[in-house]
Amino acid sequence: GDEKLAAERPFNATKALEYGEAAYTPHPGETHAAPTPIATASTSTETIASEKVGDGQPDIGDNAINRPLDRVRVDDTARELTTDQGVPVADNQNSLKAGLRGPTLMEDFILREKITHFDHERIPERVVHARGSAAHGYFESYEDLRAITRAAPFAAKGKRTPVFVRFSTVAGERGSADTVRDVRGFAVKFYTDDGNWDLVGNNMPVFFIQDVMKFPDLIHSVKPEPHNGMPQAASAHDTFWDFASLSPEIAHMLMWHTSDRAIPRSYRTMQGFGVHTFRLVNASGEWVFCKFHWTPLAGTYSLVWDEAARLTGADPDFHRRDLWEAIDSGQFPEWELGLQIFTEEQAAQFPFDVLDPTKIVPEEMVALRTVGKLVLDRNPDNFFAETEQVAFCAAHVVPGIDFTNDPLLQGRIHSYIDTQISRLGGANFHEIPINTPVAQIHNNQRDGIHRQQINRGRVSYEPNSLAGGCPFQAGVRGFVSVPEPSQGNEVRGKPELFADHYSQARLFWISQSMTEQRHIIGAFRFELTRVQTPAIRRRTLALLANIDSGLAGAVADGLGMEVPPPLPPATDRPAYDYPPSPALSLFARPGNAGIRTRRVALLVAAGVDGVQVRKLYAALLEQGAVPRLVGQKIGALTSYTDAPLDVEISLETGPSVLWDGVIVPDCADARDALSRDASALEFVKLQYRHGKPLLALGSGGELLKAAKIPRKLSHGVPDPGVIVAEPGDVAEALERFRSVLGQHRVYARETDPARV
Ligand code: HDE
Repeated sequence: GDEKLAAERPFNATKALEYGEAAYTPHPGETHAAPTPIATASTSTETIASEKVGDGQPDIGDNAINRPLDRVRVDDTARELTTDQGVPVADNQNSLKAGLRGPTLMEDFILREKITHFDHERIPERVVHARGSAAHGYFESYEDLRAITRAAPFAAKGKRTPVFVRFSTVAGERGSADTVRDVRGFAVKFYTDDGNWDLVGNNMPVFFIQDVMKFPDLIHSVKPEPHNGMPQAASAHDTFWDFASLSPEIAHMLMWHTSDRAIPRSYRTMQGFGVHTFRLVNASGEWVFCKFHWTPLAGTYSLVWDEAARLTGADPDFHRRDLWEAIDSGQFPEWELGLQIFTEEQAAQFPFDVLDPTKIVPEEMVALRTVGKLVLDRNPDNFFAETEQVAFCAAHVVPGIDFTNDPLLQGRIHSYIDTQISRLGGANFHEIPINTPVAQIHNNQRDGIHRQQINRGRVSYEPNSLAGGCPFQAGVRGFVSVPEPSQGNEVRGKPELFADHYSQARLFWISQSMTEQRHIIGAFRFELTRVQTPAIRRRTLALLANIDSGLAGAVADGLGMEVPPPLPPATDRPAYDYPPSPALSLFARPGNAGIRTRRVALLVAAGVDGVQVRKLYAALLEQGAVPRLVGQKIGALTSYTDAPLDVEISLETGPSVLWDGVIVPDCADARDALSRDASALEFVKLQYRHGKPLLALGSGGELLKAAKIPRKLSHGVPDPGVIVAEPGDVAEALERFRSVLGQHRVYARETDPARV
């Protein structure tokens, strides 16, 4: 048995004690602690090969970063239970006592080790972005970009660089819900040949504030209020809007924050942005400005607010589960990296300052150049070791990438390292496996808590002669900062152009579709209705009046207020009149995913047409959708045409908001069962209210009737997403259903207030 087991188990040459044959036949007295080095071109850590990784082309699913991590991956299959010192444990059920009815003994070192470890299992959560989910993958460059940058990931067409990507919300605590209204973090760690590059971005291209000095104030205002610890993971409260309405530089970001960008359907369907202007530098030291954009190939899709709010209860892990399941089922999420590249001379002509993080460079001014693809193809093995312990840092750049004087970015260069030291407990957080570069580390930094590296030799200083001068300076191969001319006297202040707070907020507003504008108005109404202090509502309206009178009027109307006079602007410069930017609409990127990964509920009851259900199920599955049988309870269900069906999910555990569309199949006697079940009625009503496609076949139409689902839009045109068909027309009806499902939502159905 042991032999067969050994043959089946994964072999890891760097962990002879854990894997492979040696694990089963340890010779008494022999130590396996120093495995024989295996030097192949693709082995990647110095412990097993002194060669630097460099071909950069791991196979799909076999990222270079996974190989060094094998050193620390543990598999308990067929192993004995031990203490942390490796001592086999005989009894894991009972503590050591002085007599069966006696007190537990101090001597029980096994118990004490176990409890002590448990007592210290938690570490502080991130001060912002505490809740997140991550995955492994790779970045593949579409071209050789060496003329523009010497950053290693862009050195050759087709070159692959391993990455670890973490998505997050900002305000909520570690255990809060995924679908709250918030910015999403989009942090990418590239394990490049020249060290780690972290592109720590967000899903919105601008930020709330212009200077790092205001960051603690911003975060204090949005976090739960300090006296009563409420509300969790929400900006809809007085302190946030108090701060916001007193900080007009926030105007542009408020437009993004109240838009559907703040409630993505999935991490897989949102854009990512580097936000700040960076620099790309080539080997000759020539540089250009650059903005980074991640564009999801599956398109940009969001939830609607009523749905997002209900999802926080139905599945607080909605985005985490979605990412996990997509990768697990081989539907690897993909984004393309677009660069906006421009020169200093071009930047000087822009009607805004490129150092101002509340401004975008409209894509119509500088087009995106698509230079590569990000693919996430592997879930982490362990949430704590990887997702929780990963330390992103805005200061982690590599040769070829450089900062600018954006006053927000300048502050971030400090904050991220500093915060890891308290969160991860010391200066050696870079040695935690998920943070360790694939490139080698050689320097004279030494010691500190939990040091892993065992540095050899007597020299830990430079210059030295005793170690032949090693490690030596890399010279031109190393990181060289772009020489920056001095900007003048030390001052606290901002450039004049930073004071144009409204032109781009207006640009965003006029670039939105009517649907998106409606949602923004609704979001302001929701947030400000939650605000209790009338003066804060008023001040916010005065701010909005500077963006667009229609917007301010509609929000005021929702609050039963008049629009007050606009806040006095911070500059005498006239607002800049941007033409609309179509790229700012979510609808500009429909994506290529069709119905792949879309969740479809087949609502079934006893007596359903089993043959039809099986066909529908198979057809959806074949197109990459995720069909599930949802019924009043799980388990076997009689069918009038076929063998019994197996209901997978109950209405109670799989409510409407978890599904992108619903099919109600034909049924011999379901008419009453579902039509009299308030949960089933609510299910289809909410599908309707949230703009999702509903397909009813034969008697399935009765449920829609009972729920009073209108077949026509409010202006009399048939609703393309309410499809009622005879059982004979399944193929054609399913095709219509699929087409609407692939387009995400029938927003034309929306009314305010909702009809159903
Ligand atoms: Fe962050 N931010 N931030 N931030 N940020 C952190 O670092 C900070 C800002 C972003 O998945 C912290 O490790 C300051 C902009 C992401 O682990 C902390 C300022 C952008 C993540 C920190 C900003 C971001 C963080 C907290 C104002 C988009 C999560 C825990 C100057 C470009 C990374 C940590 C992950 C996390 C500081 C503003 C993105 C405290 C001082 C702008 C995606 O260091």
